[in-house]
Amino acid sequence: MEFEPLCIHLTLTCSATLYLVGDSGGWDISTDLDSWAKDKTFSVGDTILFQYSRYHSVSEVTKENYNGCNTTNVLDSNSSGNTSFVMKRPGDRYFVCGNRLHCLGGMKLHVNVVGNETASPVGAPQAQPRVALPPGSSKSNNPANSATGKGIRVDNVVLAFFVLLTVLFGLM
Ligand SMILES: [Cu+2]
Repeated sequence: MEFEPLCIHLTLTCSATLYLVGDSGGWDISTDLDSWAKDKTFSVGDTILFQYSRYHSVSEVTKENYNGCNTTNVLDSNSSGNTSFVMKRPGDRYFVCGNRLHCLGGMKLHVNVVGNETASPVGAPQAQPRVALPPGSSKSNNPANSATGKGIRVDNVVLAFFVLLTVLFGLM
């Protein structure tokens, strides 16, 4: 059972996703960014990467400035062509192209970030079983223990590996 916190940590780390904004279309005026974002669930720890030509830039702005495509008062801005943002906490984040006309043409992105322990409103019921039971839980006869079963199997593999190492080094 002492491996359980480690497993939870690994689960959260391994589930972090890197999203390339607009996929192959990239951060561009011709990319349908609304459609790109629509079927995605962004979680804390995920990274979104903007890749774009020198005619564009990316600025993080407030909701009001996002709605009005106000590109003069920004929270953060970059024009390197390769800009990433880590989703550090739940909530809404708003990005626009620094060229106001591009923003007005639809080159803007709203990302809703959900917390790892919060149920997301749509599209991620399959992510919930990955949240392990709290360590030290005494509900050993909980019927919903498929996740626990996986954890125990991984623990056994890890233990077997260490046993094997111990044996190997013991023989040397
Ligand atoms: Cu642009």
